Amino acid sequence: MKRVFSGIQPTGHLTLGNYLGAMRRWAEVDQYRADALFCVVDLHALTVEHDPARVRRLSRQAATLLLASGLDPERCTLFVQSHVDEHTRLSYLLECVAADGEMRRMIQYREKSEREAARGRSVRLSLLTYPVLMAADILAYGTDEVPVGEDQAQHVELARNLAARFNQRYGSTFTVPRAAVPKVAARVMNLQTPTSKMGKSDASGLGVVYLLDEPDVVRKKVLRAVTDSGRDVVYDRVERPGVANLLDILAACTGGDPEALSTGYASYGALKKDTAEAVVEVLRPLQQRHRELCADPGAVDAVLRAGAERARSMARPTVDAAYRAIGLLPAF
Ligand code: AQP
Repeated sequence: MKRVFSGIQPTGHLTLGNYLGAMRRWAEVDQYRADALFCVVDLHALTVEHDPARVRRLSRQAATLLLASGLDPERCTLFVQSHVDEHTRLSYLLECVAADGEMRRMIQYREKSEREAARGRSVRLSLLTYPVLMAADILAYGTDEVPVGEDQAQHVELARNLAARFNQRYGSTFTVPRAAVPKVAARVMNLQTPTSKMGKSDASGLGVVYLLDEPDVVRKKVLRAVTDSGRDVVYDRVERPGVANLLDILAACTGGDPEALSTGYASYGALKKDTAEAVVEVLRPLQQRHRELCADPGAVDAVLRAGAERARSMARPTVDAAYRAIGLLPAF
């Protein structure tokens, strides 16, 4: 059976982009077809300026939302990254095979370091090395596939390169993973600036649908989405990014094809209305289940405890093998 690993950062409230681009597929497909691990990658949330209490709160919320989205702890392993020391143990070894230049070329590093600098904050060294920790997250489990949105594909490519380089230098130790990017909703865009990704760290949040937004808030955000200067509804990601984004979202929510859907609309208004209702309907069961889970936080803790134990026992043999292969004296 294939091994699948993926993670989500508690850097903000989870968004429709996280759900359509990643979480939904984890719950509906991956946990049934593979030996799957899903992780709240809380150490990654420390790579930019953070509030400790908020990260803790968001980590719990992310785990609860993952369960609410349909992850079944009987079918997959759900855990928090910082509960499994093997990730940081392995990350250091991978830093010893990664090159400074390749880290500086990472698009997300360039974007996020500029954003931190623009906000007058210093850029943390961990922001530069974060893709190495992500590679460790993936490689520790002998992962074959990493289901991610398009924005993470470059980081998975780095994990592939580091695995292959380590294996070549020190002997076959890691499985070389590959990214699995979805066909629809691989990159859900911000409703206000449809040329940028819908991300959870957006400053205003007006163009971002959060998974816990009330139905009326969702409707308001979608109805106010920025569209393009034309009037007819056509699917063109380059010339009409706003309309294309709405069609992508509608298609992802209803299981249709964005281009085919475009022919059914004569106005932007009707498209927005249907898209808003489709999003509300997709979020309804998830929000209901989230409310139920919040009433029993002990149950979520128990899932995370069992998940961390299972993850630890899965990661340890590979990480120990990497320690031996790279030349470290085993502990007595
Ligand atoms: N807009 C998106 N469209 C499609 N997929 C997306 N993902 C994130 N945003 C979109 C996918 O969700 C998974 C978890 O994402 P993450 O937590 O690693 O990254 P993020 O949500 O982009 O969080 P950041 O980096 O904390 O937020 P920003 O960018 O706002 O600073 C991944 O599989 C990701 O591809």
